[in-house]
Amino acid sequence: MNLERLFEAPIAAVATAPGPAGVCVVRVSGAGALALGDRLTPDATGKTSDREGGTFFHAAVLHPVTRERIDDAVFLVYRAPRSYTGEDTLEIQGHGGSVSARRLLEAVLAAGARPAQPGEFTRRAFLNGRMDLTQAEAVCDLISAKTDRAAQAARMQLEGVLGRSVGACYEAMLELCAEVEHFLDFDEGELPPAFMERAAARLAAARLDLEGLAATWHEGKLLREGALVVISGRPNAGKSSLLNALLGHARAIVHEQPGTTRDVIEEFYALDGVPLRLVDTAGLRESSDAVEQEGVDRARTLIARSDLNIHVLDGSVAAGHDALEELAALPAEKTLLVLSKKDLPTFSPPPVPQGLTAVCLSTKSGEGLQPLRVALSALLELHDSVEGHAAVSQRHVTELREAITQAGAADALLAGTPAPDLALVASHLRASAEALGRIVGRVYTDDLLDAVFSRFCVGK
Ligand SMILES: Nc1nc2c(ncn2[C@@H]2O[C@H](COP(=O)(O)OP(=O)(O)OP(=O)(O)O)[C@@H](O)[C@H]2O)c(=O)[nH]1
Ligand SMILES: [Mg+2]
Repeated sequence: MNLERLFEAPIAAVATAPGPAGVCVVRVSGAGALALGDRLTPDATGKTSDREGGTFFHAAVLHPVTRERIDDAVFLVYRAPRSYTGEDTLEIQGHGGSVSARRLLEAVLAAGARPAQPGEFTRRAFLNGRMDLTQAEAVCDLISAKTDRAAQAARMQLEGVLGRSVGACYEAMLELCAEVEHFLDFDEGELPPAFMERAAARLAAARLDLEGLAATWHEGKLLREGALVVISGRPNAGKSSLLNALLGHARAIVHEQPGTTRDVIEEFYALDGVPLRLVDTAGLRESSDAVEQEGVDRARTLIARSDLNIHVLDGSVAAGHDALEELAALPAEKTLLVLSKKDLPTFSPPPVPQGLTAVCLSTKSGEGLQPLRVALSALLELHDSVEGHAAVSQRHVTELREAITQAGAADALLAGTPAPDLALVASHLRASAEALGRIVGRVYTDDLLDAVFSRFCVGK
């Protein structure tokens, strides 16, 4: 996006969710935002553009062209730089409801604003130095958080926890790079004593910090995207009963007839504050029924894509040769074996293959459900708390890995004999610093910002 265009007119959007509500908020930001208030409230006592920041007033809103009375609203006045975006901002609180919000926005656009793009308010906040890029991303994460824990991790990032850690690494790397560049034209004998060793030690410490941050990616991915957990197994094993038992209501049809579930049933489920996409599937068997076979094919595709597969085996009937072979072939690292129908007198499950985590349970009595949750949590490697750190995203980890690789290349050169080409060392250090700079937004391109802010909703 062209940066000059970005700032030419105030931007406006409805900041509240659509639908019936007490209040709707239309937000206007940019040079001229307050003068726009003058055009909307010709009957108000005093002009909006004369008001101080941090004040509010109540006025009738008139359409600037048709003069039709649109609404009665409360106007909040913010003056640059003391606003979310760092620009003059007007927040108009009108009556809620989709129609009311649309009419208010139309009047604001007629008064001279242009519609905001997704994330454009936050993009301006970033460009005006109100927050670093990790904080801007955290705003989006916080809005889309599905559990308390995901919201808590986003809030930590919004407070700047991640930005400060990465920012410190960025500065350390730049400083080291500048020092190495300073000695580029020196002969080896002219360098300060133990120069290479000290540089290598500083680099090793920085790499350790970066690796620590990169290690939070797994948790970050789970919190942002949720884990895909697929319940699979033979027909009639008790898969849909298990889905219902975990959810606490009869979401899927349960029936004694094998082949009851044919489609994929996906539900949201929070496990220890981590959002899961819990999916019930068609019982795995070869079927001459084309619809059922399609369900089975979909189930297999989902199992392959899953973060974790809960494989349900009916423990109340003797497992045949095929079922035992299937058990032996399950990948232990991403499978949780459930031996179902423990309440039945015929319950006599087969031996569990070594390395596989298994839980015996009954959805009728509820026995085994809590151990199942604990086992799920362990297999997904969920830790108790995110307090104290923010978990990095896919974008962050890609840049962190680049920074680590480049720092590693510099380190290897410093350790080598004969003495390394310092220009080459410096170029690796600079590349490492730039990757870190891209995480916090100290180094950025419009393409990078477009990619980050396109994930946002309009109005934030
Ligand atoms: N006694 C007992 N019966 C169970 C239990 N879990 C499931 N059942 C019964 O087993 C039968 C099949 O249950 P479902 O949950 O529909 O099994 P499913 O694996 O989803 O079956 P398909 O969708 O046909 O593949 C039903 O009659 C359930 O009532 C259990 O823990 N104990
Ligand atoms: Mg079913």
